[in-house]
Amino acid sequence: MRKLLLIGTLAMLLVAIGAISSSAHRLAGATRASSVHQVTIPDEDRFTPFALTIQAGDRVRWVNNDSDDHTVVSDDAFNTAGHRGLNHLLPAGGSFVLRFNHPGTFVYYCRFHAHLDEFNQPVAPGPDGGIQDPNGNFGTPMSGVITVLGD
Ligand SMILES: [Cu+2]
Repeated sequence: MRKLLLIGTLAMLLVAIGAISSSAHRLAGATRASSVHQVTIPDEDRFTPFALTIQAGDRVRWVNNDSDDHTVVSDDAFNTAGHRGLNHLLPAGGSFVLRFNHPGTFVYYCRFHAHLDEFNQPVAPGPDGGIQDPNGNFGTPMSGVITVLGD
């Protein structure tokens, strides 16, 4: 009789430990460690990757591997992910990090190598700047977009 009671108690203890450990796993999932993503400026006027999807709480590091200075400027007509009014100079060889805490979209461009048109879309420098190819195309604007997902 006493032996049966002991086995019963042990079984209940094991069930309780299982419940605690599975709820600890759920908690760990809810408080996921934040990641750092990287946007690189290679040895030319563009951000790569152009589009990046991250989770709220993550950080983005911009790294300028070009020999020219560039900028990261927020396009506030479209931004819903915070950092409105950002206008950051990124010198050659420099880097900087932003943390995105709010879900939304962050559209940005380099004001040296793109400008906003009348619809607030980043466009290539055009006839007053930039390099025209043999087809008359002034190239793509130096711009990018970060999508910040919520929970
Ligand atoms: Cu630039």
